[in-house]
Amino acid sequence: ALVLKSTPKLPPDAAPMKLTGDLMKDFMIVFEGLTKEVIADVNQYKLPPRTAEYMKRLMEYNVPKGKLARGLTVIQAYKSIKKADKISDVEFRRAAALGWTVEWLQAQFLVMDDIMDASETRRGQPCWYLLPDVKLNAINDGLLLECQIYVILKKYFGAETELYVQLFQLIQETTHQTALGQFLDLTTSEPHKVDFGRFSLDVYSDIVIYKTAFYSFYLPCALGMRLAGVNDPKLYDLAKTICIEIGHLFQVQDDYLDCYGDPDTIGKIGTDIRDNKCGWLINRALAKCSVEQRKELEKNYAKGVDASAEAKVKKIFKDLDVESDFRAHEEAAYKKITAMIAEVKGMPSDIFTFLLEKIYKRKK
Ligand code: GPP
Ligand code: MG
Ligand code: MG
Ligand code: MG
Repeated sequence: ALVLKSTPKLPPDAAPMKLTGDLMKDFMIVFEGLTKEVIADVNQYKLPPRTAEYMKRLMEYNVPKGKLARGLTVIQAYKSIKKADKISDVEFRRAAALGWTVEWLQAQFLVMDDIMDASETRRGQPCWYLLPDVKLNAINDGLLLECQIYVILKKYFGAETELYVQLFQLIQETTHQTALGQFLDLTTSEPHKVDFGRFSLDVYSDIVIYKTAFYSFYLPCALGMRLAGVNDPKLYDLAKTICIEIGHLFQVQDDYLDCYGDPDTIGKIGTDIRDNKCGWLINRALAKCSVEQRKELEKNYAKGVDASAEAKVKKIFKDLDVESDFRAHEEAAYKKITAMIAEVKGMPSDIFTFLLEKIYKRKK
């Protein structure tokens, strides 16, 4: 059998809530419940009241403001494995709580990533670390967001030892992989020292599989599969292979949008050129530019907030038409992943189709 049978339960003191049957509304209702539960957990320590107030503000500013794709994927993966369009309220609340742990993880990563990338905006609002009363306390806030993941996980799944350990290990290993990817992202180039000799599409692949694909695609799929009781390691390997391909495409799109996306739509101002990133566009440009264009790129890449330098790099991207290369790459990757999904055996494949369709030609 694909899945094991057990009767799902909620923790006895789970916040009471009334679900509506609307996926997005209900997912947000679960968020409200989880923030209350995290606050209750903080309150056991009898700290000054501003502690709970700040935690509430931290969570509300940083956790539920994105597309929520990663969190919803956990629910989708669970339903896909169960071959169930409708699940009980208890099952929904468990899957949604688990989904929110991925959104919490994402919030932690974004709070920290924005400091490291010196970003200005995120999800249409100022980056958390730029708020006058936050600044570099945001580092500790990232840690707090991470700790809250495990408060939720323990509360909802702590009583089911085997499942709890599996979920815990998945989140823990994925966090490690992401931090390793972030390390590669940050250290492939030295700040302000342009050395294109260190860039390549192979170097790029390592960076993006680790910094993005594992936590954004494999983690939510695998959590949904664990929650549904899938035990066959081969199926996790299969999911990983496909999710890595999808995640790679997703980060290529992120790099494209960093340069060509509309900040009002993507909710953030691009920083890859000024930050000396080994991104997809610069790698494509380097592969096809002339000697003169390469010199011009060397002169203007990684110049911080110097808008004219950034504009010169963008002009060369335009002259080289890397935008067309991006379109072609997106088509080819889409075809390749579709073919991989068609080969899936031993589990329903609709979760992968769902993910691929969700990101294909995305504008944000
Ligand atoms: C995306 O990189 C990767 C992350 C946000 C993971 C960060 C990992 C940490 C361990 C902090 P990005 O910088 O291209 O994302 P964005 O464009 O959204 O800033
Ligand atoms: Mg980054
Ligand atoms: Mg960033
Ligand atoms: Mg980016």
